[in-house]
Amino acid sequence: MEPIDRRSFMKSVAGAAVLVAADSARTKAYEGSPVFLSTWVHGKPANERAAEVFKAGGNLLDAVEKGINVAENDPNVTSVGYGGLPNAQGVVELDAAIIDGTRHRAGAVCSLREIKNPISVARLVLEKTQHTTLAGEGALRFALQMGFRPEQLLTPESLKKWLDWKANPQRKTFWLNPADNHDTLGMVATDGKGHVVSGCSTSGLAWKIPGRVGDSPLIGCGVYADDNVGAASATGNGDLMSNYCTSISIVHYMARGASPQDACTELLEHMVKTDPDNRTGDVCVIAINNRGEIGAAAMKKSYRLKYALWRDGESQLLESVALY
Ligand code: SD4
Repeated sequence: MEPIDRRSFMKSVAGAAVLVAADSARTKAYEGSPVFLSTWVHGKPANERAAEVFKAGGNLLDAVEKGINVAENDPNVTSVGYGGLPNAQGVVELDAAIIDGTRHRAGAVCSLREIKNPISVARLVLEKTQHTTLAGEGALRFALQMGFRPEQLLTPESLKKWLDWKANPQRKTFWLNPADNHDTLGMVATDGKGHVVSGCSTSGLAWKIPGRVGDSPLIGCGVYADDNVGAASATGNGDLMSNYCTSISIVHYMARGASPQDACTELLEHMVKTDPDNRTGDVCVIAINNRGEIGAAAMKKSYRLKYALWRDGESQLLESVALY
C-alpha cells in the first residue's frame, strides 16, 4: 500500500465526511412547513388558495393546480387563462405544465384554445394518459373529452387591447421585433417533507405568431421538479429562455450543491456568459429546494420580478434581486 501523508489523509477524511453529510441530508426526511412560491403579484392569491387546498387535505399537486386556477379564472390577469391577451389573430392560445417531483412525471398542454384552465388539463394529461404533452386541436379534444367546457376566453378588455394593437400601424410583432407583454404564473412548492412540485400557466407573449409555443409548457424549461433536489419555474421571454432549459438547469445547479438563490443567479450569469446581449433579456426565475429554502432572480433592474411567498401562514409579496 502507498504511504499516505497527513495532509492527504485529513483531506480524504474531510471529503468522506462531506459525502456522508450530503448523503444523509439527501436521505433524511425533512420535516418543515409547506412553502408556496409564485411569480408576480397574482402569485399571492394563488399561493393563498394553494395553501388552503393543502391544509384541507389536498396533495401538493392539487394545491399547485388549484392555486394556479385562481389566476386563470381572473379576467384582470391579462397573461394567464381567461382574459389573457390573444395571439396576432385575436385568438387566445394557452400553455401550461405541471410536474410531480416524486414520480418524476409531468403533464403539459400547448396552444390550447377555448379552455380557461389549462393547468387542470395538463394535470389530467399527467394523471390519465401515458403522454406528457398535448398540443393544439388534440389538446382541445382531450379537454372536451375530460368534461371541460369550451368558452370565449377574450374579455371585452382583452378584445379592445387586441383591436387597438391591430389598428396601430407602428404595432410590434414577433417578426424579429418582439413585443413586451408578460406576467405568467409559475409556482413551485414543497409539502415540508421533501416533496416538490412545479406548475406554470400562461397565455404566452401577447400578439404572438399563432402556434407559437413558449417555455412555460416545456418540461425542463418553464417547470422542473425532482424530490431529490428541488423545483424551479421561469417567467419572461420564453423564446429566449427555452434555449437555456432554465428550470432543469437551476435544479441541476442545486443538485451540485448551490442554494436556490445561487442556482438562480448562476443560470442568469451563464446566459450572459454565452451571449452578453442576454443582459437585456426579460428573464426571471424562481426556485425551491426540498428543504424549503427559496431563490428568485431577474436578469435586469428594468424587468424586476415581484414574487409571492407563502410560509407558516404568512403570505408576502417580495421583490427579487436583479443582476444588471
Ligand atoms: C412565454 N414565458 O410564453 C412566457 C411568457 C411569460 O412573463 O412568462 N411572461 O414566453
